[in-house]
Amino acid sequence: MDSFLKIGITCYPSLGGSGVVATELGKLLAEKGHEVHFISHSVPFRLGSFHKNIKYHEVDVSDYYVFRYPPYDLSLATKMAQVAKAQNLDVLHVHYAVPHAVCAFLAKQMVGDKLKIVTTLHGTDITVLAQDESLKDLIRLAINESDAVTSVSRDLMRETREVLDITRDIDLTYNFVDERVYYPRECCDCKADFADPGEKVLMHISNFRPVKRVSDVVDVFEMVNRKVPSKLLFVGEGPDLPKIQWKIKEMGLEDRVHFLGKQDDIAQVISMADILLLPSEKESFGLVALEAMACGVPTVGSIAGGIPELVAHGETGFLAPIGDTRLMADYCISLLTDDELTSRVREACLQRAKTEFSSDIITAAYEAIYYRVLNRKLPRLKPACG
Ligand code: GMT
Repeated sequence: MDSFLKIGITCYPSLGGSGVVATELGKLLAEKGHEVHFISHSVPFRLGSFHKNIKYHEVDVSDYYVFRYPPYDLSLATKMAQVAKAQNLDVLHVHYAVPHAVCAFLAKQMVGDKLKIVTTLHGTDITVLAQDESLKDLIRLAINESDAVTSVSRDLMRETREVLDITRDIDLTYNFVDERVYYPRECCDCKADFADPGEKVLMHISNFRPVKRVSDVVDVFEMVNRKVPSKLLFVGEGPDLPKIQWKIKEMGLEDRVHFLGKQDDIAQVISMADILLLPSEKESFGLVALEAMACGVPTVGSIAGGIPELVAHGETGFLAPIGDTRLMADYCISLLTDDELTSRVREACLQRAKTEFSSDIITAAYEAIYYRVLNRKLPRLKPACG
């Protein structure tokens, strides 16, 4: 029997950390020799260049006139089943419970038990959507019917059990970064475009949703800038952006803040920062803090969700209670004014990203889960980035 697998992957292709993780995982699995089939409504935005082991299958949604809302979920489930049959998929790995795990459950009814379903829970699929009575029972069903379920942090695993009253096994598979992309980049020239010599750079990267508490970023920055001349760079867009722009104007900080919009080359952008700010209300993991860590940039943020599992307080960054902007600002000031502390924390960031969240370790963990649900012996496989 061929030791390589045929793996279907479904994720949100155009936004968010879950889509990034799913796409990067697919690329690494393909490099290792597996055949990877992305099934989605558009090409995942991080897919990049051609690889012979990666194929993309587009979901067509029926727009028949009787539908008030075209049923994407049903079309996705049907496409999953079609691809699984035509390509003889071993595993369908779905990222984010709604609707992907539910669609995979339906696909399995069409294909049969031979198709194994792996569901990865990423965050608001549990912390927000599973609290919604109109979805709760459906999410519980999809999780219980998956052949394996993974969670990106222990905290998310705990919340899944609590909110959905689930007792089944859940595997812990942290997020990872591709170390060939995320490393400290040379950035003197681009940093000079935003900050004067001697000024520090604080950065926030997100989708500007209320859970990110972007307003706290501005408050922290205002207190830091009073003590340490700094610039604040915002990366990303989202619903709270206009409110934040208004707040900055009100506070008279316009000449100290830059909005970079959405950016593709996050490693290059993050490398300009001295500190990443992540004061979220909810954060199952905080992929952006890992991306920063791998570039040697510490995070100052909140004790929320899985952030403390990623950011080792006092070693690779500093964490304060949600909303405690004064304490976050004090941590930033300590970091920005103590060269010895800065270099120790930076070194710890690089080390921790490599040892705890390396793509080799996490990709191998997912492979082990695939072989386990298939009841096949794990073959010797080369490392992902080897
Ligand atoms: O749950 C979301 O907010 C969406 C999701 C996404 O697609 O970006 O983000 C979650 O998944 C990421 C990847 O696993 C995590 O790093 C983020 O922490 C998590 N977001 C939240 O929990 C708010």
